[in-house]
Amino acid sequence: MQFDTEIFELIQQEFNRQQHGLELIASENFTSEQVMRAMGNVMTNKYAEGYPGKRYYGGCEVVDKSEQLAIDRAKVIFNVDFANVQPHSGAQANAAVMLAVLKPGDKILGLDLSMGGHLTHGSSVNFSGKLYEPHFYGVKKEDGLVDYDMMEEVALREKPKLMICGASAYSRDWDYARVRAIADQINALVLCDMSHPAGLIAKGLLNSPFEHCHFVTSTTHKTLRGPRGGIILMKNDFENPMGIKGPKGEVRMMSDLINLAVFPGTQGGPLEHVIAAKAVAFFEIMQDDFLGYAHQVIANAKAMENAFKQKNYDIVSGGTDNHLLLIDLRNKNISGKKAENTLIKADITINKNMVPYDDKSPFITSGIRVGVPALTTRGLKEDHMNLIVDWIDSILIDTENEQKIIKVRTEINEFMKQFPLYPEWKI
Ligand code: DSN
Repeated sequence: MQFDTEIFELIQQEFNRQQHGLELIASENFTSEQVMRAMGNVMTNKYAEGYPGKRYYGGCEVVDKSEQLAIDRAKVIFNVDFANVQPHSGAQANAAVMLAVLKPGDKILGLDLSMGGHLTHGSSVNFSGKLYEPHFYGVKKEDGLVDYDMMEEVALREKPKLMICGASAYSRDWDYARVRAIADQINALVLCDMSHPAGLIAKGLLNSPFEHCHFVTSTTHKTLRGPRGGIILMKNDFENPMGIKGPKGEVRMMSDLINLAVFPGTQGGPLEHVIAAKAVAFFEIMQDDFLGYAHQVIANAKAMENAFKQKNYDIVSGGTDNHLLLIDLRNKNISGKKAENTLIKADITINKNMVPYDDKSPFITSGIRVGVPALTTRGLKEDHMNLIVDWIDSILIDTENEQKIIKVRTEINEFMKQFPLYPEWKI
């Protein structure tokens, strides 16, 4: 068989890009070598529809053990009774929870996408906004914090069956007890999508959603630093409130309904190679040094907040409790799109992002989102955040200065040589 030089050349190019640049996309991270190795393995050859011990294919005795390890480790990390590790992504995890508890047309309530929410929390262009009737809460104009009064007001008026908390571009912690108290007034179920801060929650550095939210979903590739994928967790199993019965007339437990909603409800064969890599990531999270990593993420984000503030950048909500910052660039007279497109020329990767009450479209935006999980994995510390903000600022105040952009890019490429990516590897 001929070797596919084209694709492997592109993989090499992507490796070089990741190695040389400053990765500040808040939802990205660098897996460990062993997580990466676990993803590229023979388990990709195996069909295993079903769950450990109950599969539709023979030959699953080995993948049963690795999937069970992933489940058991996820349960230990988050101290929960139930884990489903099969969702291919966070979106698939959310789709499965909704399929399990909602009927088409049922009402859901989530944080507005333009205020920091996620597509799968009811956006009109997503299944969640097309199959269900979406309602939204936002953040307050005066301080950028989640408007729990508005959440309560909309919840009492619309009586959604499912309330969703969690965000993609929100730098503050959540009051999960308040969300649950609102939900209990209308007998709504609560889903927390903790995809962004999951690694910080795993180590107890942010409020835990588990006591208060019926379902918790997450991606595994952000602050959890695992392979690209999703999980669904429940602190406690419970009888489904919809009265759905099993084949013998027994009331179905929610764990059953969630499992059925993942497979066969929304997915076919699980990606057992990715599930093996999830298990490795969970093993790493159980080790003491992951606590050091999680602390460093928050310290780096705080250092970056201070550095941006010293240069008069307007941080939405006034700062950060977690791994990211949402920056409103309107006082700097530059759009998010222009900032993203200019910074990438200097090998600084961020994403343009709408800010609350934005007057620009999602394609232009008034803001940028920056996050530190990836650079923290590479070994950068608080002092480096000042240097990074200096580089970003020097470019944003002088976007047409191509010579300066080239100079900064050269400095960054040289700087990042101190923090090699997968140093043992020859790609
Ligand atoms: N696209 C992810 C993010 O960047 O936050 C969320 O799915």
